[in-house]
Amino acid sequence: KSLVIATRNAHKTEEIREMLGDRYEVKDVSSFPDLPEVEETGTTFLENATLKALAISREVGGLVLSDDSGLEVDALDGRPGVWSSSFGGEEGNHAKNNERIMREMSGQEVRTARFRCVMVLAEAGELLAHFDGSVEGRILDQASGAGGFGYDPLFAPEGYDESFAELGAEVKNGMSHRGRALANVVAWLEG
Ligand code: ITT
Repeated sequence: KSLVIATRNAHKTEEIREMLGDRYEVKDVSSFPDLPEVEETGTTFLENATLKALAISREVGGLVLSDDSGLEVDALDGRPGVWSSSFGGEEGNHAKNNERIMREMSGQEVRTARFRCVMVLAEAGELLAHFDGSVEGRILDQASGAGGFGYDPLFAPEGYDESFAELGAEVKNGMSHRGRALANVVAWLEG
């Protein structure tokens, strides 16, 4: 079976590919040169995931899966949330995003946070279903670790003192927002 991931974030594709293993052939939009840039005008993960899945599935055949995700920090009233990828002021600049989190969280005692992921499955411009996953944790004082991407160096999942970036792909994928959403996708596809 094959699956096109409606993302320009290679880290998402890599994690999804690793989690699905040999069961699916996983491609993303980088395999299709002329696809439109999808504007994420929604205010929820579900809206943005829906926009991405529909736009790409109108252009490519077969099953298309989108992933809209982000970090919700309780002390920041749920920010950055759907604005996670440009929180530091520059789209996709993870170093700036992390600096802003550290700045806004400096001296803050309430450090609880979660990652959320909403996935939407579409085919031929039609929605099939949507799925979600989340993982609770807390924001560390200092970024640490070289694995993962994005906010991983600052996020320790519940039950651990290390960040997702320190824990490595296997541990992260086994409990992450993306891993949990994807398990629901697989159950739906194969159930
Ligand atoms: P696409 O829209 O092309 O899929 P994107 O990176 O812009 O790529 P989003 O709009 O869903 O995707 O933004 C997700 C942001 O949330 C991402 O850039 C990271 O900053 C953060 N994020 C999501 N999942 C994460 C994870 O597993 N680890 C760390 N940060 C994550």
